[in-house]
Parts: sequence; structure tokens; C-alpha cells
Amino acid sequence: MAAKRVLLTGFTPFGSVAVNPSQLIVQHIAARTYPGLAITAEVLPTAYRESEVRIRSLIREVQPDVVLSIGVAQRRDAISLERRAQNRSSTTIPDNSGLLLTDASIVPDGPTVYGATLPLERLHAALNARAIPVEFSDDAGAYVCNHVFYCASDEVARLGLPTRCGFIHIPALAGTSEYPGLPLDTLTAAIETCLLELVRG
Ligand code: PCA
Repeated sequence: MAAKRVLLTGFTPFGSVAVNPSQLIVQHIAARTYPGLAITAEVLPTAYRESEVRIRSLIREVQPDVVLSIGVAQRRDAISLERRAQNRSSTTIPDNSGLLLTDASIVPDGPTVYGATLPLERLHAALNARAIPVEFSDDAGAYVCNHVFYCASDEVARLGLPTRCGFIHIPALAGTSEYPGLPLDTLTAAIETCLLELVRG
């Protein structure tokens, strides 16, 4: 069977997040090989426009079977499987390019939400089986993570690809913020568990 093509993305540090564990995980995974998976790994800039241009062009180039994007949400205490991306960017902090968006549509006239097309129930079960804290989330926020999730889903829809798209928010890296977070080993194991589950179809 042909290897499954996975586009895996994380993000650079931003705002008060000095160490972005999503970047560390993506770099760790990029340095390894996983049977049955052909992974294209990329750390996206935490900036609306730049990350949008990059994720859309990566999808066109790679034509992946799966897009799995990850980002940190420091206040969460479990791996959050995002169920939907909303067509709205609105926050109180600017992105890394200095752009501040307040109540802006991502794609004017685009759908209000795109639902995740990854098998989230299976990912939840696989993480549970490894005793890794996991939850479903209906709110990916309105900052750059949600933006990338929405744009990835939108690009796949426009191109009519069978690609499955999803987004996972991870807790803070323990010891790097005021939040308890989880150790890097656990965060990395969580994403590897999801990838291995995705190989199965
Ligand atoms: N988290 C931010 C953007 C980059 C990241 O890792 C978010 O939740 O939108």
C-alpha cells in the first residue's frame, strides 16, 4: 500500500508564548521516519496572512491525504481535538507581523464553519487507551490557529481534494508558563499516537 501523505504543521512562538511546543513536536517528528507515512513537516509563522499563504500552497504542492495542524492553547489541560473552524478572526493581541484583526471574516462569503474531517472519535479512543488526557473542543479560538484550520479546510474544499483536515490544540509545555501544562514526552507521544492511528485509514 502506498504511504499515506501527511502534512503536519506547528507554529512559531508568539505573544507571551516563548516556547511553542507545537514547533518542538513538529521538529522531533520531522527528524524521524514512521512506517506507512510520508510526512511533510512545516513550522508556520504565527501570522494570519503568511500562514494562510503557506498552508494553501503546501496543500496544492503536496496534495496530502491528511492535514494535521497543531498549535498551543496554554490554558487547556488536555489534548483538544478541534471539531470546527469558524470563519472569523478576532483577538486582542496582534500576530507576529503586527496585524490585529477584530471581528474579521477569513473568507468573505465562505461557510460559517468547516467541520473537521479527521476521524476524531478514533483519535480520542487511541489517546484514551494510552492514558493521555484528551477532550473534544468546539472552539478553536479566533486567532492564527483557527485561521489556519479554516484556510486549510477551505483550500481542500476549493480544490475538491479527498484530503482529511484537522486541528489539535495542545496544552502548554510544563515549566514554561504559569499553567501546569504537560511534559514534552507526553505531548509528542500524543501527536505520534494520532499519526499512527491515521495510518490505519
Ligand atoms: N497557538 C495560537 C496560534 C499559534 C499557536 O500555537 C492559537 O491558538 O491561535
